[in-house]
Order: sequence, then structure tokens, then C-alpha cells
Amino acid sequence: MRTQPALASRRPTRRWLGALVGVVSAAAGLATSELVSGAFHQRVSPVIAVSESVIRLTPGWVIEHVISLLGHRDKPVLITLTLLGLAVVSALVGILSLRSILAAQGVFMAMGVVLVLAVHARLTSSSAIYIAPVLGVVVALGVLAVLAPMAANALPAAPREPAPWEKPGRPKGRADEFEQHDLSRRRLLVAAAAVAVGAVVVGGTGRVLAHSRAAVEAARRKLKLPIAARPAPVSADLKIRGVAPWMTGVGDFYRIDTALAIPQILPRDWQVRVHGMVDREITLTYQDLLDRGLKEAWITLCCVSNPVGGGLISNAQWSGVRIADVLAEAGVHPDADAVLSTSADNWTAGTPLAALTDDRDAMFAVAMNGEPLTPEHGFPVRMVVPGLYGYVSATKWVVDLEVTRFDRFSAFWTDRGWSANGPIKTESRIDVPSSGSNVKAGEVIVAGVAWAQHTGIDKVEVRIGAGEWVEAKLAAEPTIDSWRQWVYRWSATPGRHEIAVRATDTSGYTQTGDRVDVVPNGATGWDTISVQVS
Ligand SMILES: Nc1nc2c(c(=O)[nH]1)N[C@H]1C(S)=C(S)[C@@H](COP(=O)(O)O)O[C@H]1N2
Ligand SMILES: [Mo]
Repeated sequence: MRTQPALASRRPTRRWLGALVGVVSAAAGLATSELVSGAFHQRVSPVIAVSESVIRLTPGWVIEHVISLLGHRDKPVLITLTLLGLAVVSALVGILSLRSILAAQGVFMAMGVVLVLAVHARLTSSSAIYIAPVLGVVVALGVLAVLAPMAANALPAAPREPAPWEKPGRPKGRADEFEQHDLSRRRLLVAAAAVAVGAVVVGGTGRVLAHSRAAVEAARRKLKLPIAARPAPVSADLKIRGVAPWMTGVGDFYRIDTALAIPQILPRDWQVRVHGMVDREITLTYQDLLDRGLKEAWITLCCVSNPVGGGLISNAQWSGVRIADVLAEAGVHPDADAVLSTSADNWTAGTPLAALTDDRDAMFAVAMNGEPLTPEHGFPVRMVVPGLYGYVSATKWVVDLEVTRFDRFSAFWTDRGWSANGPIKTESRIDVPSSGSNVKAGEVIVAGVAWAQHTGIDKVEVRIGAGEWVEAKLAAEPTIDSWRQWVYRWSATPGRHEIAVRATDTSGYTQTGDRVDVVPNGATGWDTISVQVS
């Protein structure tokens, strides 16, 4: 039988071609995700995120063992192992693709979900972080869809015995067929090589782009700021499970910006220019700020896009230099009423001059919770202004302050239909119980946060069903610039209940129940939940 040896040698070829297709497709996808995360200056690429997830999911004693074995090389080794693992799985997917492209693509998509989850676990609150893994998967699926059929063509169909009615022996036809497969195989190899080279170039470019982030991270780590992380005042935090901690950890701090690529600015390259309607133009370097001495303040930032009950609000301790002092030195003209601030990536905000010159702690902030700002939150310097929504005040990566008049400019979001003025509206939120949950009859803790930055919270009231408004107990308020926790111990009776909350600030204003959307200057309405008591 002449076909026997041919059959034996064909099996491994089939596997090799399949594995090649799988590995090359995955490499193209991973390279794409490296390029995107590098171009966007994200802190970790999907591959690194997966490696870090592996570390997190590995029992501590195994890690200690590995570290004692490998020393400082544990990270590169882990990344190499992760890549090898991905290569093995991708090779199997490629072999599978010769049988069923759909099944293989299904596995790739599942791998994509793992990448997204790893990235999700590692970074915070900007949907841009998902672009890298998602584009990566799309590219991998696309390359697989092209290469898998090419591989199938390059493989001879399974040999079969001629049927009794067929004329035996068609040597010419078989030779043609083999030549055909040879050609297809060569084509496949060329295509796979091209994709592989492309992946190396694209992935390498991604790593080069990621380098500026790495340099900034290194500079950031080396900074020794004359500040210390101070714990939140104990009396401000009721420490109730499910209620947002009074002080938000940097990793949990909400993040909103228009920057796809996070600006990478070394402290030594940073400066801010203060100019416009002033007597003296002032330019400050990072060192100038440090030399002036840093002031600390707890300030709750809030996004104008925060819906009633939403989470686009966080509280941190900021360290920086008061903008009022800098403006006083510059000498502001009496007919100015606004400051137009611009970021390194040309985002702009218009802030009422008064908010930057009165006694509040509007600052050029260099640190958050005792640590230099993270690139995502504006490293090396950002603005923070108590009492104003971020879109009119909290310019990250700030490089320019022009003292001017509101009738002479319009800023990024005011160009897009949002109000020129954006004082934060007094609001309150129920954190526990969660809406739609089931609770047991008896004492139920209803608790959350309320805020009226730079005015202060005077009172928080809770209403059960159609009952009376009853006062909640308030935690301490170390500063009127931060939010305030509240708690109400409710004697819950069986049935379904609606719970609403409203705050009154120290100006005497009580939150309106009128529901207003976030556009153009912030939402209003009472946060209302529904619970089932059994
Ligand atoms: N450079 C720059 N600064 C910016 C923004 C931006 O898009 N670009 N967004 C602003 C908005 S809308 C808000 S709510 C706050 C959010 O700050 P955070 O991401 O540190 O929470 O930053 C402000 N500063
Ligand atoms: Mo915002």
C-alpha cells in the first residue's frame, strides 16, 4: 500500500500547519493590543495584566517559592511563561480551526474575555482600557479567518480507495492535486511569515510607545515629596459595610477625561504659565511648586455627569499650592472674571475667577492621598477646586492658566452644550441597602453619603414609603469641602418599601425632588431605592 506512509506523515503536517495558524493569529492579536495600550500610555498592557492576574490568583507560598528561586527575574520569567501558555493554547486553537473555524474563534473569544477581565481587574474606570484587548481579539479572529482556510487548502483531502465502478489508478490527477497543495502550502507559509513579521514590528512599536510611560513611572517613583499619607479622620467614617469609604483609595477614585493617550509628562519638563489679564506673567516649574511649600486639603471631586445615585464622585486628600496665592502675585485685573485653564493635551476648562481667589483651597495639586498623582489623575500637576464640577475646574496635566473674561472664550464642554458655570449641586446617595435587595424585618441600616462641597451638609433625611421625612444621624464633617456620611437605623416591617433620601446644606437649601438630567449643569432629584422586607 503506497498510501500508508503518506497518511502517517500527513497527520503531523496537519497539526503543524494548524498550530502555526493558531500561534500566528494570536501573535497578531497580542501585538495589536500591545500597540494600542502602548499608544494610549496605559499602565499595563493586556499581556502584563494577564501575568499580574496569574500572580494574584497564585497561592502565596508558590509565589514566595518562585521568588526565592528566581530572585528579581520573577517578572520577566512570569511574562515569558504567560506568553508560552498563550502560545500552547493558541496552537491547539489553530489545530481546532482546521476542523471548525467557528469553534476555534469561540475559543479565541473566550481568551479575549480573559484578557478583558485581567485588564478590568488591573485598571480603573476608563472604558479606553478595553480597546486594546478588544481590538486584539478582533485582529486575531480576522487573521484566523484568513489563514485557517488557506491551511485547509494546503492539506490534501483524506485519501480514499477508488470505488469499484471508478477506473483504478489516476496517477496524473493525483500529481496535480499534490502540486496544488504544495502551492497552497507555500502561500500559507508566506502569509504566516508576513503576519509574524508584522506582529513583531507592531508589538515592538507598542513596547517603544509604552516606554514614555515607563520613564514617567520611574520619575514618579523617585519623587520624594515632603508629605505623608494621612489616614482619614476616624470620626468621618462610620465604617458601614457597603457605604463608600470617606476617603477614596486612588485605585477606586472615579476617572473622567477625554484623553485616549494619557499625557506623559516628566516633572522636570513640566511648567505652568499664568498670563492674560494680569500685571505680571508668572511661569512655575514643578520645583517652584515644591519650594513654595505644599498645603493639604480634603476635597470631594464630582463629575457633572454623575446621575442621581451615581458613583462619579470621590474624596481624597490633595497636596498642592494655592492658586489664589499665585494669582495674587500675578496681580489680576479688576475686570477679569474667569480663568481659562488648558491641559497638555489641549483640553480646556473655564473657572470663575472668584473660586480661584477666595478663601477656599483651590490648588495646583501634585499629590493625592500622600502620593504623587498617578498619570491617570493628572501627573505631575492638576487643578482641584472645592465646590465646582470637574469640567469647569479640575484640569489634569494643567500647563496654562489665562486670566480672562467669560465673554471672551468657551471651553471644551461649554462648546458642547454644558453650562459655563458648574457649581456642584447639593445631593445625597443611598449606598446600603442596595436597591432591589431583600432584607430581614427588624433593624435595617440605611446609610450613604451626602455632599454640598464648600457649603457643608446640615441635615440628611430619609423617607420610607409615603411616611414622614425622618432625620438620619451624620458622621463628623472634618471639612465642608468633602462629602459626609449618614446612617438611619430603620425598623423594617415586612413588605415592599421605597426609601428616599434628601440633604439640606448649611445655606438652608433642601434638595429638590424634581428629577433633572445631568445636562447642562448637573442632575437633581432624590436617590430612591426599593427593598423587599421579609
Ligand atoms: N486634561 C483634562 N482634565 C480634566 C478632564 C479632561 O477631560 N481632560 N476632565 C474633567 C472632568 S469632566 C472631571 S469630572 C475631572 C475628573 O477627574 P478625575 O479623573 O481625577 O476623577 O477631571 C477634569 N479634568
Ligand atoms: Mo466631569
